Amino acid sequence: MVLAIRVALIGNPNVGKSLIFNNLTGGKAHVGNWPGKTVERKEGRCVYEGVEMEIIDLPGVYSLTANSIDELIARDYIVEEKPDVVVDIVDASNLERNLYLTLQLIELEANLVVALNKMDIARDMGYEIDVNALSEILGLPVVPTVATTKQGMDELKKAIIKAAQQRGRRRIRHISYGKDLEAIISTIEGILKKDRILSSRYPTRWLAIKVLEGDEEVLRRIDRSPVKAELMEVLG
Ligand SMILES: Nc1nc2c(ncn2[C@@H]2O[C@H](COP(=O)(O)OP(=O)(O)OP(=O)(O)O)[C@@H](O)[C@H]2O)c(=O)[nH]1
Ligand SMILES: [Mg+2]
Repeated sequence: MVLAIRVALIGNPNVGKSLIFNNLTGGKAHVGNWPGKTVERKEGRCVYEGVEMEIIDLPGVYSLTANSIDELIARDYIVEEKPDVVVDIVDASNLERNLYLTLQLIELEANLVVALNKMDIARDMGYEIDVNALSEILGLPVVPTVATTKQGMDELKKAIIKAAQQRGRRRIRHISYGKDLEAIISTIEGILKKDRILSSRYPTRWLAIKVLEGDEEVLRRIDRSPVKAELMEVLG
C-alpha cells in the first residue's frame, strides 16, 4: 500500500482554512477533539493524480507561542507529528500581519507551501501582489487561491505533492537576527545539539530562539536535559 501524504492546514483565524479544507476533502471530515483538549480536530482525505493526502485542519492562530492552547496544539502537532507538508494559508488582503506566522513556521522548519488566499479581495482593494517575488523572498512555493470559487485548488494540490516529494532536500532560508544575536543563538544551539533526544525531536535553532525568548514549554523540556547546567552558564 502506498502511504498517504500527511498535510496540515494552518493560518490566522478567518483566512479561509475551513473552505480550503472543504474544497480539498469534498467536505467529508472526521471530527474529534485534540487529546485532553476541547479544541475541535478535523481530518479528511483527498486523492489527486493517484496520490492520497490525509488533511488535518489546525486551529486558527496568529502566532506559535506557548501562551495559548490553540497555539500549543498547532506547534506541537507540527514539531512532534512532523506532517509531510504544512500549508500556511495566508490572507492576501492582510499580507503583512499574516506573514508573521509564516516566519515562525519557517523557524519551526516545517515543510511549507503558502496558499495566498482571498486574492479576489486583495485585487478589489487594489493590491498587486507579485507572487513570484514573494515566493523568491520567502524561499517557498506560493500558490494564489480564491477558496470561495475554488480557484487555485489544483495548483495547490500539485504544490503539496511536489513539496512532499522534495521533503528533506529543500534548503530552509532562516531569518537572520543580526550578528550579536546570531552568535548567541549559535552557541546555545551547539550546547543543545549535545542532547541527542532533544535535538532529534526539535529543530535546535528553533529551540535556541525559544530559550532566548523564555518560552515556558521549551524551558520545561530543557529543565530535564543533561545539558541544562552548561546552558545556564551561558545564559547567566
Ligand atoms: N472573497 C473571498 N472570501 C473568502 C475566501 N476564502 C474564504 N473566504 C470567506 O472568509 C470567511 C472565513 O472563511 P473560513 O473558511 O471559515 O475561514 P477559517 O480560516 O476556517 O476561519 P476560522 O476557523 O474562524 O479561523 C468566510 O466568510 C469565507 O466565505 C476567498 O478566497 N475569497
Ligand atoms: Mg475554520
